[in-house]
Amino acid sequence: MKTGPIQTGDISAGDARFAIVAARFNHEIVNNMLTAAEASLLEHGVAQADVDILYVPGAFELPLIASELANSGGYQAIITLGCVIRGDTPHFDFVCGESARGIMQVGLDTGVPVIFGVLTTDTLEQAQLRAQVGGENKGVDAALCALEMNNVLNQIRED
Ligand code: INI
Repeated sequence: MKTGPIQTGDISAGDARFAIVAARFNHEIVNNMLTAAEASLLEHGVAQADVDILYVPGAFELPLIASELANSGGYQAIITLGCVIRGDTPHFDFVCGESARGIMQVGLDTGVPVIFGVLTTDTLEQAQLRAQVGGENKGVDAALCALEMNNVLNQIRED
């Protein structure tokens, strides 16, 4: 464990490998986030070969695949991306809640940061505002979060 001050906010790439797991449900929204997240990783110096992209059917499936990837030891951070839109069904609450709970659990169980890039909105329009091409995009936030978490954990775990 490092004894000196820990620097936070460092979003440099280092030699980390990242996985992005994207839900196909609401794919137009999620694809915009995926494109932005991947571009953001590359802009910050991550090599294309160090980014693996996988797809799952919906946000509910994100935690299991994130768990397998985290346990594989091949990645320093995992970004999960999805979009759950409320509509008029209680299904929304189950999908959002279990997705969030599972994603958090994988991070705590494995020590690998698993980033929660799942939009949970009341309407399609709200989701579109958070997944704009060239504008506000939560995929970028998720990528920056992955970079920062990897760097801060590296320092804390330093011998
Ligand atoms: N999955 C989503 O990612 N977004 C949604 O809005 C959604 N809705 O509304 O139902 C959704 N459902 C599918 C779910 O994630 C699972 O794929 C499915 O229940 C099978 O396990």
